[in-house]
Amino acid sequence: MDSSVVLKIFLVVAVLAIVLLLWLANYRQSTPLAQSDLTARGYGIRRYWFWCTLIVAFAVYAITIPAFPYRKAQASVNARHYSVIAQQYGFTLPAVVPLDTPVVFDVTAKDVNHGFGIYDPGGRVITQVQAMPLYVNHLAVTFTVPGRYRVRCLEFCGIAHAAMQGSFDVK
Ligand SMILES: [Cu+2]
Repeated sequence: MDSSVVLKIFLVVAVLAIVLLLWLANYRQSTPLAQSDLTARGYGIRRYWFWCTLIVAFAVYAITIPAFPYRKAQASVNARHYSVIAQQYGFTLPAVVPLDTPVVFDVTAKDVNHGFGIYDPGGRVITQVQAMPLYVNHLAVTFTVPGRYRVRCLEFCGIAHAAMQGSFDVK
């Protein structure tokens, strides 16, 4: 998004927030409520919000728990490992990676920090990890679409960083 659009949205929200706070600061009810009415109403609101929050929290938990990476991590225990070495300005990659099989890329770098970004045949980035010298990052992936996947460096690493690409086939 354009930064001037972000600024405009921010200014509108900020002005609305200031107006709301000024209104609240000057808000007065014509006839004050009795303390007991106020307490009863407060407890009612508290009960309502307690159950609302609980229901929403459980719904979000139930909907999102299958997306947690635990199953992927479990599958990667017995996965095939492929070594990836990033170096100014290219990658040492496997030529072919199997389809519908959990694989783990063991990613490292020889000189400086690089990025290891995998793009699907449609050109969308599907996953990425840092490639660092003297350290191996493990990136678990299961490819479900066959084709040629591009690898691009996602960390500025030097003068020819933009040209730092590679590819492998998934079949
Ligand atoms: Cu780079």
